[in-house]
Amino acid sequence: MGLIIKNGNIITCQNEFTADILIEGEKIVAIGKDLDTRGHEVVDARGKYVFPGGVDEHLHYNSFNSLGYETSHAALVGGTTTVGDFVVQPEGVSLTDSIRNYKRDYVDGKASPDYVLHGIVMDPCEETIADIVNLPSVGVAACKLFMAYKGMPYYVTDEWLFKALVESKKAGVTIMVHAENADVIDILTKKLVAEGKTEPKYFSESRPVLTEAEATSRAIYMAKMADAPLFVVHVTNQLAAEAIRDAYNEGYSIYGETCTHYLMLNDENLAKPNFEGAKYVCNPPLRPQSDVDFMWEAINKGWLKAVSSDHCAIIGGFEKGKKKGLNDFSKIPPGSPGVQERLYMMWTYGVEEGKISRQKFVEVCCTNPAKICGIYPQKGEIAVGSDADIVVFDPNYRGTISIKDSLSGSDYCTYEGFEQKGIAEKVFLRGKLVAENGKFVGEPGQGKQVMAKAYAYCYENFKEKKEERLATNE
Ligand code: DUC
Ligand code: ZN
Ligand code: ZN
Repeated sequence: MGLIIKNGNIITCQNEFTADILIEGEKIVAIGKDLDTRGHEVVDARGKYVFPGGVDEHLHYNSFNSLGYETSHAALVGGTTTVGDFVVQPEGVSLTDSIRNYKRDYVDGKASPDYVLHGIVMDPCEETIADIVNLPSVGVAACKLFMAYKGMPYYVTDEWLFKALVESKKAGVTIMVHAENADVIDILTKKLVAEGKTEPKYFSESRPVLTEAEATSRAIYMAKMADAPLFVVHVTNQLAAEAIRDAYNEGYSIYGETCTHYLMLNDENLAKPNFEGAKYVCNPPLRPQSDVDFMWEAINKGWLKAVSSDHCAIIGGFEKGKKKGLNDFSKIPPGSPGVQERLYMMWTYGVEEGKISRQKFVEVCCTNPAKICGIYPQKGEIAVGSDADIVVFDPNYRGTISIKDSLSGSDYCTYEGFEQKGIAEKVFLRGKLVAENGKFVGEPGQGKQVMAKAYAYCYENFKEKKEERLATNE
């Protein structure tokens, strides 16, 4: 016996049509009009939208002071069925061993959604760089490097970034970069703190737009010199997004994402009274409204390819986590929860407000993230053969985001008080109902690792683009 989701308005990134979906086991096996329901369980989706389970390509569990997979059912109630988690590399441990150890110690038996793992270079050295090519053997096709954080062991100089880019191309691993100028941030932060400017509202002054724009441009030049693709994570502003757009238009395989908070919030949040601004401290910082507006344009025009949550629910939340920086903004642990609200914010403030189409919503929240992670078309698509990760979405629901409905494990919601139009009425993960109207109904630990394939989205047409570029420049 299978399951038929009947008469839903199916949204993909290219199309919208009314049809039935037949699921057998964990897969979609047929899509069509008036499928024979005999012998199958039927879910009536008339009047509802049906789209692929969300794929959040960038979030953090168990790292950067964040809570772990015991809170990962929050993703499912928000309609996200696959999360892309960054695995920190302990000093002296290889990237590939870090992945194996992390999966065994922190994820197996604990993850509620499916997950794809990415590496992070945290111990930059020749051995680490040489191990990048082995990442696909443990199901990992992307690896992040930090240009920010001077003085931290994971801070990478241009030398390590360049070497990583050169190495990555040998095995089709996508280098992801956190692009902020570490030296300038270090100087500005120390100056502000020395002047007694220690409140959260000074945080964005310590990491101005130009620190991100410069590092983004530098990373792009590195990728050009290494002749390798590049993916810039958490892009916040017009200058950085334009650098990515322009390099792509010149024929280079340079891509980027933004995050929900850079579309929904601006730097005025950092000035909220009673230290509340600390809730919005994340790296890079929130930006002025003009950049927020540009981020919408950038995703709409395809200059940035995806929207992740960069969910990072700090242990202790606001009271016991963020307040560690009560007397010094530079001690506020950066990051905020957001995996549960990502799709709702994108639907309510993107689709419902006419900023993006329903197709674009699916493209940037489901399909492109799966492609970027190297897990498409298993994930991020409604198609025969894909995993039956499906959201039945009731667009008529009206509500308000509130900590009382949050499963993030934090004591605050980043989007508290925002409107929520629509709800994931039913969420299926590999054919199993796992969430219903804001409630988790699955089993903790049901999540499986999705093995990423190398040469993912950022490598598509890499050779062709290069040939075209060279031909044009002749
Ligand atoms: N970058 C992230 O993407 N997340 C948490 C911390 C950071 O610097
Ligand atoms: Zn980062
Ligand atoms: Zn992040």
